[in-house]
Formats: sequence, C-alpha cells, structure tokens
Amino acid sequence: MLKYVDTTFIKVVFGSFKGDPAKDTASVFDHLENALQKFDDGLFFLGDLSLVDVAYIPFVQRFQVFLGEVFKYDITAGRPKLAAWIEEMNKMVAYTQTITDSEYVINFFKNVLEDRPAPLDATADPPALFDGTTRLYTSYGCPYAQRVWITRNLKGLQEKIKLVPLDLGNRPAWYKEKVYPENKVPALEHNGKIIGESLDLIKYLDNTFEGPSLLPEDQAKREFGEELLKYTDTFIKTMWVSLKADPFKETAPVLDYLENSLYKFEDGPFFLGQFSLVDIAYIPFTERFQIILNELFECEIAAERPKLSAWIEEMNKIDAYAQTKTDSKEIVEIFKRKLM
Ligand SMILES: N[C@@H](CCC(=O)N[C@@H](CS)C(=O)NCC(=O)O)C(=O)O
Repeated sequence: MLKYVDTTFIKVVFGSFKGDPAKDTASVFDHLENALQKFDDGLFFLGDLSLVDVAYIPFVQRFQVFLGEVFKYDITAGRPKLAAWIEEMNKMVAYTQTITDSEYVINFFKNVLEDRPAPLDATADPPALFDGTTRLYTSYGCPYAQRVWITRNLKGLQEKIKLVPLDLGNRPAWYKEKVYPENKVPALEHNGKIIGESLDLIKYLDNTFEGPSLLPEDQAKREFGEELLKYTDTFIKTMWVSLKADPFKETAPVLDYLENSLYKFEDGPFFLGQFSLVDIAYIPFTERFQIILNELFECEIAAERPKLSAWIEEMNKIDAYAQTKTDSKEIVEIFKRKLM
C-alpha cells in the first residue's frame, strides 16, 4: 500500500483532473475500497491505525475536496469502507489539526492545473469582444499585468476571468482600435467596459468579485496600505534609474523604506501584517529587481534586510503568485535589452 500511494494513486488522480475524474479514478479508489476490506479487525488499512493511513489521508482529503467541489464527484459514493475510513480519520485530532482549508486546496489545484494560453500576435483574430466574457488582457512578462493576474488567482477567479495574453512586441492592431486605446496591458473587459491601470484593477477585482478580501478592515492598516501603494511608483522609478548609475548606493533608501515598513505591523510577515494587495503590488517588481541586481551587479537587495528577506521567502510560498512567475533568464534578457 505504501508503494501504491506514490507510484499509482496520486499520479492517477492528479492526471484525471484534466480528463474525466469519475471514470479515470474509479480503479484507484476501488483499489482503496478493496484494500479496506482485507483486514476486518478495524476500520483502517491494516485493521489498526498505521503509517499506511497516515500516508494516504492528506491526499484523499485534498482529492475529496477538489473532486467534490469542482467536479461534483463524491469519491465515497458506492464505497462504504472508504467513507467509514474517512469518518474514522476525521475523529483523530493529530490529523484534523493538520488539515488545510478547503478554499486553499481548491485554489492550489486550480492554479497548478491552469495552462498558459499562447500569446496573440498581429496575425491573431480578436476574441468575441463584449460578448459578456470577462477577459484580462495581459502579457506574461509584464509586472503590472502580473499584479492583476496574481489577484485573480488568489481570489479563485480562474474560470470567471479569462486570460488573453498579447505578444507586446507584435501587438494585434484590434487591441488599440477596439479594446484599449492606451494600447497597454493590463486591461480588463468586464460588463461591457474596459478598465486599465494595474493598481486600480487589483482594487476593482477585490471589490467587485467574490473570493477572500485582500485588504484588512483595520483603518490604520488601510491608510498605511494606501501610502505603500502610492510609493510603488517611487520604488519602481528609483530602482530603474539606479541600474544606469550606482545600484548599491541609489537603491538603499527605497529598499530601506520597504524594510522599515515591514516592521510596522507585527502580526505577520507581510506589509500590513496579513497578506494584502500591497504585497501583490510590490512582488512582481522586487522579484525582477532582485534577479537583475544579482545577475548584473552581484548586489543582493535582501542582504542585511532580514524583514525583506523573510517577506520574499513567504511570498515564494504563495502558489497563486508562483504560477505567474517569468523565467529568470528571460527577465535578465528583457532588462538587458531595455538597458542597451
Ligand atoms: N501604469 C500602467 C503601466 C502598464 C504598462 O506600462 N504596461 C506595459 C507592459 S509591462 C505596456 O503595456 N507597454 C506597452 C506600451 O507602452 O506600448 C499600469 O499600472 O497598468
């Protein structure tokens, strides 16, 4: 059973997410159901509780949540032993204390499963504009657009907001003519309107759509959040300009501003304590500047800035963000081209 979990069970169920889970997972869930009938001196795989139960439960729990919520497929239907085993496991505090929130599990799988559509270039036809579909016009390499993409993922809006990536180097003419006269990304098509500007858009998504709220209620936190959102411009400009001068010296004040800001609220590693839109607004830029300054100047922005270092580490654990990252080699190439 311990061999089966990693070699077969997890792979088959995971693979089924892109096919027909009810059909494709039948053999592996039946295998569990039959295994549970083998020893009848208890409700567990080997009769008594054992490491086998421990090895399976984190996966069975996640698959049950995801298949139930997203595919409306109940893995325990027609499998009474499996149902009884799950019920028994749920009585165990040592396990229940470790359960991850269902919303997080669902979003994690949605993010892992989402394929990136190919960017549209000048030869591509426009989508069926203003047909009621909500579309995020984006570019995979653009840090501004990345802010909105992360927000969409975090709020679990992968199905509600369709990604329409553009090839910015060879943009389709219809984008400027029919969608967004500014001809920039990001832009959101929603309810017959086009909305631009990444900072406005992340707030718009947070206020308009369902999903976890990405700004704290606390007034002091909100005010500081606004200040930090405004500061993104200064941060980005200063970091950019430094690349053509002396990055060690010129980036210090803005990086210290971030470091000091991270001391303000002690109830978490993020800018406002808990994770918020502020973290989303900064991360695409800190990510890029960290890579570029390391690569071109051997300058580490988080060195001797323990709060910034811990923040970056925490951010890297967030899957909704990890899914939106651009390959670091590509980032270096883009910057080198811009700096020439
Ligand atoms: N202030 C805008 C900036 C957006 C922006 O500059 N996007 C770039 C790509 S990263 C773009 O579309 N550039 C195309 C152009 O300027 O023609 C925002 O925050 O959304």
